[in-house]
Amino acid sequence: MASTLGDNFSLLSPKQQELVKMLLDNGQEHVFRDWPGPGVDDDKKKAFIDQVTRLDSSYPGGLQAYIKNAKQLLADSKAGKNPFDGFTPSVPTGETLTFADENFIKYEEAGVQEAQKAAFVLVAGGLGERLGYSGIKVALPAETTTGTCFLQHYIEYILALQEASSQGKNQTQIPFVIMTSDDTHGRTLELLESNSYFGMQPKQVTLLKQEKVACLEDNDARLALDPQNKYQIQTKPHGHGDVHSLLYSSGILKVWNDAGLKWVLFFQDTNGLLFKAIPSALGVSATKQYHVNSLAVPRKAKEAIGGITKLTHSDGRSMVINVEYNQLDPLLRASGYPDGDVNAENGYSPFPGNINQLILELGPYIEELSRTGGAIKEFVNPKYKDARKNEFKSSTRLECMMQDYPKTLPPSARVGFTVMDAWLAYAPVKNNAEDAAKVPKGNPYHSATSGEMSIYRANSRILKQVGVQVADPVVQVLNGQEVEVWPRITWKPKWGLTYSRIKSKVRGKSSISQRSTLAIKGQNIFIENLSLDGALIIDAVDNAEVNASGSVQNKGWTLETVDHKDSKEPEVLRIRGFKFNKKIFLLLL
Ligand code: UGB
Repeated sequence: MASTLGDNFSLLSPKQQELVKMLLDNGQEHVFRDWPGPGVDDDKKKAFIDQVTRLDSSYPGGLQAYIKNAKQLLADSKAGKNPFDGFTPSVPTGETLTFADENFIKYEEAGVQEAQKAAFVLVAGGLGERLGYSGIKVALPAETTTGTCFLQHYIEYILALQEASSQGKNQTQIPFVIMTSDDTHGRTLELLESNSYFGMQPKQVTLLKQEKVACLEDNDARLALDPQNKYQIQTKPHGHGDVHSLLYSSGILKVWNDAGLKWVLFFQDTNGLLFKAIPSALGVSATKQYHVNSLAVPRKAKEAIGGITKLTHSDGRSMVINVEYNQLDPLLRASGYPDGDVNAENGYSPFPGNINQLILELGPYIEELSRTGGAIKEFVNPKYKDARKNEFKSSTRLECMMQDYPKTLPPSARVGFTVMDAWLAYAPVKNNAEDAAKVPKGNPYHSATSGEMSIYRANSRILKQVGVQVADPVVQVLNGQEVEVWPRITWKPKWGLTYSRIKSKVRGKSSISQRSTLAIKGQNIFIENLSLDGALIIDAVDNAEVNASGSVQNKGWTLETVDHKDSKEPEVLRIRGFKFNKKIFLLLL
């Protein structure tokens, strides 16, 4: 060691010397190769050792384990080893829910009861490169009628569940964890602080920051140094799978367990419909006693969402697991489905689409993490220079996904999934306008345009279901995407948490025209014999009972198109391709 490091060795503490020894023992001499003697760049050398210490402490098993895992995965990748070797895919069976039927209502009510024993975890460490938005995604408005951003929307739903599930008794505060990263942490905290945590108690909210992992420069898993700074190891995100080791190492799971909590619900940064599916899905978990329950929607072939698949091994083992969208087609082609990822006769892939909303039962979850330390099966995806696979085009790293958690579970684990209609449960904002416009016809766009329009569609369909005459949508092309434009109907979660609650607030015969806007912002607002043709914003304090009735007719809020390249318009409007001219409306207080 002294020969590699020379007199620099004496600059290190005994603990740091151990770390350096570990690196040398694991084939990493090159990182010290060009170090000048003591007295030159000592601060930079110290920063390097500090970085190595951080990388070592933030990975289960430390850097040694990371390098070892990387060597194995890189060797498998070079050998072209199929990660599903020995497994045969088939279509699994799960619980399929139909919105508003007896079963659905029963599960929703059971889920609301259970919510007081739940904790929520939002993974929000991703930058959203596909969307290309300059801010953090949770700060984006879910819809621009009220301008409510995703984070506010999520928090208001959790608070509404908290209130509904305590039924007037002492309210248990539902804990809310947000996983951030260096890319999102500061801006997430600022968004919360500058908005008084959107009504949550600050101590209810815990931010856990994921660290990036070291990049690798070759098949020997040698750590890649920054070309501009030889005292810095290149790093990249490790993926949303980090959430499990972070929750485990933070000690928070034990606190929840001691407080009598039973469920942990994981969700992603930009699905404005998700909470419409939460109560019923939680009800399914509780009723079926699932240790793991993944939410799914019917999936279009080649849609960029994973497929829930039953994998049966030749040795008899089987598991129900997400197969990621880039792996599903090759897996199917290699195992008796010559056409790969294609739609069945009903126009959908036979494999349900994973929307990455997981509900885990806390007890078995803690048990499993105590065994694994939260480590999730990883993968590596190097881009090789040529077919010999000896060199990479650029450095790579190991990655992991939160939905791979069940991969290490014993066969006795109760792993299930719940399928809901996509119009009710799934409308993520992931693709920029140009890429969305290229999505094959009939497949969902997953853009800011479709994300917002899907909220209006879902709310319109729900009100139709409870007897309001809601006009049919018109089809319009916005940012190159053909979307249905329904009346712009929004409500606060405390108004419309479940189907039954919505039904109880709608009376008589009401109608809403296609060009209308209706925003319901209070808890005890009743829609009764209302005929709306224009814009109506009902803003009332929670204990005020308001009856919205009679005929409301005005010029309303007109929808105007915005070109996504028009730099004069704000970015949040450009990415959706429209804005509202909000000049005329009626406000009921
Ligand atoms: N995220 C992190 O918190 N940290 C990270 O390092 C990376 C991401 P993407 P993608 O149902 O919607 C997922 O990038 O590739 C957060 C599932 O893997 O949006 O579209 C990030 O902030 C896929 O199976 O994921 O794929 C965001 O909240 C499919 O189900 C979340 O992780 C798909 O989502 C997801 O990140 C979907």
